[in-house]
Amino acid sequence: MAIDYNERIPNNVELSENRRLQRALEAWQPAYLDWWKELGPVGTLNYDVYLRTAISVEANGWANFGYVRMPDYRWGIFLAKPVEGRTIPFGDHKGEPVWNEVPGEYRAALRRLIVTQGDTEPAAVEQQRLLGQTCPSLYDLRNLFQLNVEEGRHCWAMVYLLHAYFGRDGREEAEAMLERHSGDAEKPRILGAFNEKTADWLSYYMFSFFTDRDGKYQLASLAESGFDPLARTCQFMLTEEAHHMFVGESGVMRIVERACQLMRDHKTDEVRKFGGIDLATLQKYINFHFSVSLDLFGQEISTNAANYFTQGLKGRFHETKIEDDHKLRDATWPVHQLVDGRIVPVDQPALIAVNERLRQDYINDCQRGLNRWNKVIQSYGIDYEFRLPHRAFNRRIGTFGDVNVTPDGKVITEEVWQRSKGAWLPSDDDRGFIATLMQPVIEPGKIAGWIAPPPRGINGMPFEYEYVRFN
Ligand code: BYC
Ligand code: FE
Ligand code: FE
Repeated sequence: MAIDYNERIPNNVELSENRRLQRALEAWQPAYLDWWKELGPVGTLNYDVYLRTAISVEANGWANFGYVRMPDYRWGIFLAKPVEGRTIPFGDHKGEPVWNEVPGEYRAALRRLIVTQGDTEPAAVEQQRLLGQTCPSLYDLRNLFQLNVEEGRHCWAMVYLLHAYFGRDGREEAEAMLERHSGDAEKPRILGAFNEKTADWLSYYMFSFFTDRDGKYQLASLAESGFDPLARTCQFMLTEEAHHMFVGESGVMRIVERACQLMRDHKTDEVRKFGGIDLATLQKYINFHFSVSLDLFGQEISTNAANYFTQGLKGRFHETKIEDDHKLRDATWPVHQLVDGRIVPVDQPALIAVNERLRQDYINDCQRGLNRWNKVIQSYGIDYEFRLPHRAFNRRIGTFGDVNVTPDGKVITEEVWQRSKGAWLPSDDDRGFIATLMQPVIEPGKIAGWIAPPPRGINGMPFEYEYVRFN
């Protein structure tokens, strides 16, 4: 399973044994590189960045760090090793051997899932393309680029599946992947959150915490798939995703740390005048990114999701660790619904509620992260606590898409919403203030005033290390 870096497209799928596929992917490669140069991180074609590159899919395969000129990054195709004798873990086909080809009757559904997943990856790169110009430190800049190249690779992961298993329409979908663009009025990205702007580093850390975490949960569900190539590809992508969420969580944590230092030193909550980001503003960004990311889990009641499950295409989080029949024939799940103007959980057939179940797993995981941020605030003896807003707050998709709900979960009128939303979501003023902080700091060892330095650097290097060289 070693990765062959002598190939034009590094891979561990013996690409050279399949000439037709190899040629198809080599034909797509220049389009990808053109896209990267046009819509990837701006102005970086001459940068040398201290990046991590996978050399194998084994646990120690990540130990490879070195300077890479970014457009020369070796994007490739890496699948986790097949599990011998693996059977389909859920749905009507539970217990049957996994598929190594696409079952004809599920072709359209699988293609749709793969296209939706793939579409988010280059979208995130597009959203983040300007951030390099305002980095708070070289350490942060390097992490941004590490995430960018890996999201690019995730796009490759899905494009490989499309090319290898879906014939001509797969090739067409692979091309379309580079034709839709984040925020494009004519050809937008498929899912809402991927058309929002990631205009500043606070938004970026929140995005990496909340939206990459949707990635974790979606990939984990797809990693259970009965279509083994999809499962194996997602399995390996998850190892990269862990670092993305670390970047988000630790980024926000360092902003919180800095805010608390300023509060302590100046004995005030209003740290903006000292160049920090106040906790109340951070709460608004939490409200925004959490609610936008909840939409990514789809409808609360979804027959699509039920079909994906029954057909063995997309499972639940940690499917094999759940103790039940894995078919959801009689099970129920509490789904929040609007009943007489109040939001209450109502038991529904678990099968049509798998989106909602995954959303619940996600919410629990977000809460654990918030608890760690709150610990930092506590450690300064400050009486303030971040809270996740109610799941119905600020939603566009699903049951709550057309009601107005407070962060506490109270249903309100449009008028009250319009009057209050500035207190709950980042206002133009807030965004304007954050924009004033976005001044680049690119001297090794230096850092912007609104964020604390990380406790340690990358791969045992000190924070002062020259993580990016500009040539
Ligand atoms: N926006 O039955 P439902 C990542 C539509 S993030 C717009 O729930 P479905 C990453 C839906 O299309 C992970 N439309 O739908 C993170 C459908 O439309 P039609 C990305 C939406 O499709 C950071 C209708 O509503 N991976 O990797 O079964 C950086 C019915 O709804 C939305 C995946 O998403 C929305 N949010 O479920 C980089 C995994 N939600 O048919 C990367 C693959 C729903 O009525 N995708 N609609 O016209 C899926 O599993 C599913 O497509 C979804 C939605 C769970 C997203
Ligand atoms: Fe990704
Ligand atoms: Fe990610």
